Amino acid sequence: MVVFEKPHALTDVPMHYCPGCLHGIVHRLVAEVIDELGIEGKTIGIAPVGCSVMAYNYFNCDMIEAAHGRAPAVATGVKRADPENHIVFTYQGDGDLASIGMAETVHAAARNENITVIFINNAIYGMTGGQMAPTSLPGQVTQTSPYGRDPKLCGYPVRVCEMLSELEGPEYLERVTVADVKNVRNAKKAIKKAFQNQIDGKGFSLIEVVSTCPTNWGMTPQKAIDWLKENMLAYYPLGVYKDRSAAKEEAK
Ligand SMILES: Cc1ncc(C[n+]2csc(CCOP(=O)(O)OP(=O)(O)O)c2C)c(N)n1
Repeated sequence: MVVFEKPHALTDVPMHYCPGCLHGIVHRLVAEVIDELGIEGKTIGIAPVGCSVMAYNYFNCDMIEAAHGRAPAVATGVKRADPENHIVFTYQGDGDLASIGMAETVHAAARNENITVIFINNAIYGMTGGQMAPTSLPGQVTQTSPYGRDPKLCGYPVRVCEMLSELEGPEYLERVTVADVKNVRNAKKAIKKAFQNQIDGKGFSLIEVVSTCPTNWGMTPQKAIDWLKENMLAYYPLGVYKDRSAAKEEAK
């Protein structure tokens, strides 16, 4: 009896991620959803610049590598080129999506582009060695804030879901985490809904996954999970920030 299988939408190669990195879990959830929805043949993923830059090696579907932060713009073009036959997702870190790519994120959401955005918020630039991100917490020590992020000097962290929820455009915004089993299950539900929304033509869905970076946070994987729960979730509360279809149903 088969009790465990790799999703077909994941390639059979070892991933390069650091021990304790949560990118692998989110890759798996996205792949499970692609399998369950039977969309592997029509799915096109857009990889970012960041630790998941090589996501094109891990997903079995077609993948495109975008310039840093430009994944939503590339996704827009790919989706609009053949809206009936392309299911398009972007997979982006917080440096990619909320710093250099903020404009693309905001305008794709404002246009309600019919794409699915998977946003991994680990409060740091992982790939380049742990510099401060727009999402680094006040007081967080990083390579470029060695005394802790000082909001007077560096401003306050950006809460992407809250900010986008003020726009008329987006269909669905939810913040989840994969820090424990219950939350992994919930994250999968949210990711599945974000893909289903696209299939149903509902528009822009963004799932923010609150994540860790044990290597650049300078912590063991377990300590990083504890730090996420104690610090990240206080600043980035989990939940649905916008669900236009559900709101319409309720209003009926
Ligand atoms: C135009 C450009 N500017 C800056 C960089 C350097 N750079 C590479 S990855 C990255 C940030 C990655 O952080 P994030 O998006 O949070 O992803 P993570 O690596 O943490 O998964 C930066 C600034 C680049 N490659 N290209």
